[in-house]
Amino acid sequence: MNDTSAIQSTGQSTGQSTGRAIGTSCLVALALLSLTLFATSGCADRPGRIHHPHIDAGDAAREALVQYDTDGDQLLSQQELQTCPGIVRSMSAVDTDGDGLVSESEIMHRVKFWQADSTARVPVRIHIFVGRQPLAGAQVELIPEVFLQPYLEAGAGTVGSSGFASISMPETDPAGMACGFYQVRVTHPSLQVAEKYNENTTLGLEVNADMATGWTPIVFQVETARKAG
Ligand SMILES: [Ca+2]
Ligand SMILES: [Ca+2]
Repeated sequence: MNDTSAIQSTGQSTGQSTGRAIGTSCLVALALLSLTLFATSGCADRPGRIHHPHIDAGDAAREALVQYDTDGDQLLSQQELQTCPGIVRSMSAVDTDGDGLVSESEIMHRVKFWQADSTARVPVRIHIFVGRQPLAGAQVELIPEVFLQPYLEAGAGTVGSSGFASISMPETDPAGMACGFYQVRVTHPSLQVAEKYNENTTLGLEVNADMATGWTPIVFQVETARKAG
């Protein structure tokens, strides 16, 4: 009995001292954690900082090849990129070796270029005109190109009387878009906008940090007809 109670007593005593030791180390760890959080919240991760959505550059670039490389030569020609107007419009920036073709590594580098910039949310203003007339009331959607859809959200806006729409992802503050390649789709509640500007759009856009500082308007010309009925 005595032996057992001695063991129990020792056990309790050891348990208590271990508990105290754990308690002390937890407090130290918490204090260190608080200091770390305080330090990071004071600079790199301050409240309100907007982060880029995570894009796996390698996976996205591989998926682009799967989607568009129809002849299997591991390069994307302008012809193969017809269904990817987001890249076509930025061809000169994406095609860094200037061979007129887009490689997997060129796409990967473009994604990394976006993500390396501190601007993670870009205000996007798109002007829609029919000839010289602004297409007021038109709905403009930015849909991520298919290989970026696992990572990016679509955005939308309505063209005002002066001809431009501010495009934003829904419920996002501040308003704007994440960097990426997008298709642009234009529709109108009372006018028929040609299919090549919506269902089978040829309009595309690369959203990047340069747009946040540049003042060059992004203008798209579309064709319309009266809706039947
Ligand atoms: Ca090819
Ligand atoms: Ca190239």
